[in-house]
Amino acid sequence: MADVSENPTPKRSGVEIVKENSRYLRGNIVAELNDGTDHVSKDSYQLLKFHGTYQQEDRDARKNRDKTGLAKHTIFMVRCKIPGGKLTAEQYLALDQLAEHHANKTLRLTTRQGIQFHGVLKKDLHATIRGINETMLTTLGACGDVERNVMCTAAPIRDGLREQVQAAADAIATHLAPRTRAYHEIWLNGKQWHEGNGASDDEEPIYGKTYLPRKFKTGIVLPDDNDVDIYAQDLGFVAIVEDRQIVGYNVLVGGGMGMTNGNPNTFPFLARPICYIPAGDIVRMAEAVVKLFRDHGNRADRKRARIKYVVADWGVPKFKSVLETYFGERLDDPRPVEIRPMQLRFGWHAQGDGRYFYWVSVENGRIKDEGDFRLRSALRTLVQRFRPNLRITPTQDLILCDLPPDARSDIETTLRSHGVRTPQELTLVQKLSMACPAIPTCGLAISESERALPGIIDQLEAELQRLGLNQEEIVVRMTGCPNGCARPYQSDIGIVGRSGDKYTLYVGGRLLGDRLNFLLCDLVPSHRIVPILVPLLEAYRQQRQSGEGFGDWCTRLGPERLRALLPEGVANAPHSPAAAS
Ligand code: SRM
Ligand code: SF4
Repeated sequence: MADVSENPTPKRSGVEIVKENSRYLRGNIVAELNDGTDHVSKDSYQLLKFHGTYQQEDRDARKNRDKTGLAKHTIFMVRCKIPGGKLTAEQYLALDQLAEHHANKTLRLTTRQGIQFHGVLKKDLHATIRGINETMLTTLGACGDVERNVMCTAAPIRDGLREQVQAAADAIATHLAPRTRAYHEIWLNGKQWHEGNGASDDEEPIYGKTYLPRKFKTGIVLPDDNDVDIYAQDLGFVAIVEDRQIVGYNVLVGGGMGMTNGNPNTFPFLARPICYIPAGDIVRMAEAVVKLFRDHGNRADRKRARIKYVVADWGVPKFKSVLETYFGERLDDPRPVEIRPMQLRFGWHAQGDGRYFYWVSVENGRIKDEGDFRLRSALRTLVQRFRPNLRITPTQDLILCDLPPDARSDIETTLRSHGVRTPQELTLVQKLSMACPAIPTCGLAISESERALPGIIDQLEAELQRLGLNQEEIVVRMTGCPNGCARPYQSDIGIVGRSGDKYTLYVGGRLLGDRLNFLLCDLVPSHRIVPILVPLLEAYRQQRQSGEGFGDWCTRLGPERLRALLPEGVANAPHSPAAAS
């Protein structure tokens, strides 16, 4: 086992000081919530993340502000942490009403099986967060330098295995939830903390006063259904199944997508297999990895503060050896296991217990009513009628579960009468695509994403149809900046905001998510994206080998041969995140 006495990073970033002085995430939040303004200070902005909310600016209104000189329009995003994306009908209906009364009347399903509210005003933050807690959900730790929402395989097949991974996700989420009472004081019971009334070091036995160096994300999958993108997780557990029982898990560490333009020390990275553990040790292992990260993550430079950089810098043998000291035992090598892509189960399917589920494809996770498209009303009607349990998928979709055998036609009629296309009426490329929110809410967005992808998909659908490629599983993911919130660096086609209306195009990933894509060309205006891809798709159609996906074909050809197929004058750039894989 390795010596862990080496000194962790001595320098500390400003956020570390804010955390340390915050008295377990209290800071000045209460006073600032009541100060009559529409915003909070920089320190409270940092601390509020741990409570599940981000101060944002409405960036559409910002354009007006420049012209009129009006003050900026401050809004808040509130994120619910929902392990495995599992909700009851009552919870869904309550969230739908919170969106109506306190947010922008939309619900946003996230790429980590959570739900976000956008456009919440400061005066409504308390009622929103309290309302979420009244449904027995929480926002605590949905953001911030702690364990984030724990993901797990979503499809509600009653095979005994999925129930086990959900139970494991719940157990990890509970064990790694922040223990500070600040959340209850501020949002729930109103009692103030003061020196000497009991908040002490033992309130955060796992995290300590300064919590983690950065966010930390965990996912659990069954190997035949990698819907959670296990290779993108800081910590991934892959179930090892014998005789229809989960006997243990392979532990993968170090996945992450984010990178910063012009900073080659930052890069997307795929999680590496580290070891195997018996099933009963999953919570203990999660705690061990979190503690290792707590002590060895970079607390000086937040851009390099993820566990992927510990794995990349140390390599797997050293990482495993240090992990053994945290786990307290020697660790076995990972077991051989074949991980397969997510199973596509859109629409109506048997659960295996006499009941059915219906997987609704939600474009970019946005549940809204807009003109003739009234998805939010349709879902509310269906949830009120059938009282299903629900699952949010890692692909920003919603599954209505536990339905009676005769519900299908009612569901499809309701969707259609609300202007919502059923999954059979949508193309595969749309169902497999994802975009992050970006503008107007995300303060880090450089370019449009959620609002831009539908138009790009429309063009791509037409080309795929023309080329007879519409049944191919081509995954398109778009983000408004390189942070990678829709996991674009694992997809067949990744579109990443670069500068205003210009994007970097990546190709070469696939649905399985086990391979980073590579940079094809840079600074592409949005209207040129599909025309640039068309020659590649044409060549793919002619040259592909049997069963070869588009990303596989791109990888076989490599960047140079692909670039030779591009129209004249398309800008290339040397740096590719695949270099870090
Ligand atoms: Fe993310 C920051 C939205 C999943 C990597 N992410 C943000 C913020 C909070 C912007 C900010 O810091 O000011 C975005 C809020 C936008 C808005 O208006 O809502 C944001 N991230 C999202 C969501 C909503 C995207 C979506 O389309 O669903 C996802 C919420 C998940 C959840 O329920 O918890 C979301 N973010 C991800 C993922 C995917 C995943 O976890 O599987 C990633 C890539 C994996 C990873 O963590 O590396 C991701 N988000 C980032 C990063 C880059 C972090 C890094 O260390 O490289 C940032 C920037 C940051 O943290 O400073 C970020
Ligand atoms: Fe914002 Fe960038 Fe994440 Fe998109 S990828 S939500 S633009 S941080």
